[in-house]
Amino acid sequence: MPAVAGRGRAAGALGALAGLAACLAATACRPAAEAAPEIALRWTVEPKPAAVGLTTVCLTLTDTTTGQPVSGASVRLEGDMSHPGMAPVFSHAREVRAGRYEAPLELTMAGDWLLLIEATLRDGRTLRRQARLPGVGPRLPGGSGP
Ligand SMILES: [Cu+2]
Repeated sequence: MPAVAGRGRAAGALGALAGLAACLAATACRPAAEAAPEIALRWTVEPKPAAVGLTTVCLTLTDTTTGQPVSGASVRLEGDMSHPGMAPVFSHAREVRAGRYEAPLELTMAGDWLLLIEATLRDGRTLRRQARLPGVGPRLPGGSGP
């Protein structure tokens, strides 16, 4: 009787493993594929090095297949800190010239930030990239912002 029960448990565990294997094989269980892999996103922050206060995130979108700037995208930003309990900050970039976008972003605390960048292209695809912004310094003397 214990042996039967043991087999039952083993079968259950194997079933769970099979389910896991199927899950791992299915694309649905993986992170979403990159929406626009041919689009390169480069970014910088001004002032540099970054400090608490109003910063400008400068982004460029380039089509690596043609080398051409990607204009007409709608670019949004979310800034999060690496520790819990802080409200994220949001921004929307405007295109200042073809393929070059600038977004004001209020960095509210010194420390390590993570920027989530979301760009919806004219063809409707939305690419999402993450950018690390570690070591944001304390507010500069005479820095802008509240
Ligand atoms: Cu913080």
